Amino acid sequence: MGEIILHHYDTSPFSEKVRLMLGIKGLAWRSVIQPVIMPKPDLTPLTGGYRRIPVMQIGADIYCDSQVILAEIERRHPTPPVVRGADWAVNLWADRLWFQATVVVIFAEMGDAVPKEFIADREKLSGRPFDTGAMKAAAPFMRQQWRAYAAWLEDGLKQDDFLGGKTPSLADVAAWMNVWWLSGASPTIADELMAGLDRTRAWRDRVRAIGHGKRSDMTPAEAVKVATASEPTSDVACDPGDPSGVKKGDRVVVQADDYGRDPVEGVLVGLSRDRISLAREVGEIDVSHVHFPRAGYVLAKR
Ligand SMILES: N[C@@H](CCC(=O)N[C@@H](CS)C(=O)NCC(=O)O)C(=O)O
Repeated sequence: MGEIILHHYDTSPFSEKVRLMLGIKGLAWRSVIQPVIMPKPDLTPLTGGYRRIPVMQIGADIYCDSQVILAEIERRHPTPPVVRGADWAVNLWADRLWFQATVVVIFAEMGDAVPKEFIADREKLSGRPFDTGAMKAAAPFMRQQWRAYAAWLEDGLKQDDFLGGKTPSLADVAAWMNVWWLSGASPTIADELMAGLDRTRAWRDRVRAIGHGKRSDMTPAEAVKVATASEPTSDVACDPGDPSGVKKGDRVVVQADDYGRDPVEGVLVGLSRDRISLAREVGEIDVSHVHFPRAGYVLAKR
């Protein structure tokens, strides 16, 4: 009980942010491998429909999206401190703008090698065509963007070993996802785009050396059992003055504002500037609390 359970898969870049965070904090955690495409029968019953990866589970508390996952790890394990200054804004830039450039650069290169089932799944996820031909056409521009973003790291590393100073910060974690993914999927292009960015390449080695903490496997069925046998323990409160007008006890729907917009319904139990928490009752799981970040999610009354 109380263990950190990470629902992820090894090739998932957003999960890599969380794995690195667990490494920086030196934490032990349980790894539950979920499918890369739908269906995810051992995940969506826990989340209430949210299908994206990663999802963190601690007992009957379910954290959807790397943003709220990283925030919760920082809250429960404040040492060493990782979140600094305007880090959350850097995190959203790396998650959206930089990530979209990385997607185009990688899938343009893979072209016809991308499996059909994967393409069909991602078209459903995004509601748009997954067109590797169009990505090929956009790749020269996106490669330039990618390098321009990496050059910001180079500038940010002038004084210290990490973007956050002498020790890694959330800015390092956020940027790492893109450098890690491209370096693994397409090492030649990564080398090309980081040519002359020597501090960034040295930083890549330093970050890689941090590792992922202490990982041990758990089956998806075991994770569901943990949720069934637990009560939510999160300490949540609703800000009565929240400008949305949504109040504790309201029946609400939460959905992502970008892709993977599957709606999750529940009763509002927590609302703050940066977090939405719902109570849900599903089948054998009496009550779970499902947590989402505020930025990037739409909250509405049912
Ligand atoms: N904003 C989300 C984005 C997560 C995301 O896009 N994850 C990818 C995998 S890295 C995903 O869920 N892809 C579809 C899937 O795996 O089903 C987060 O920060 O966690």
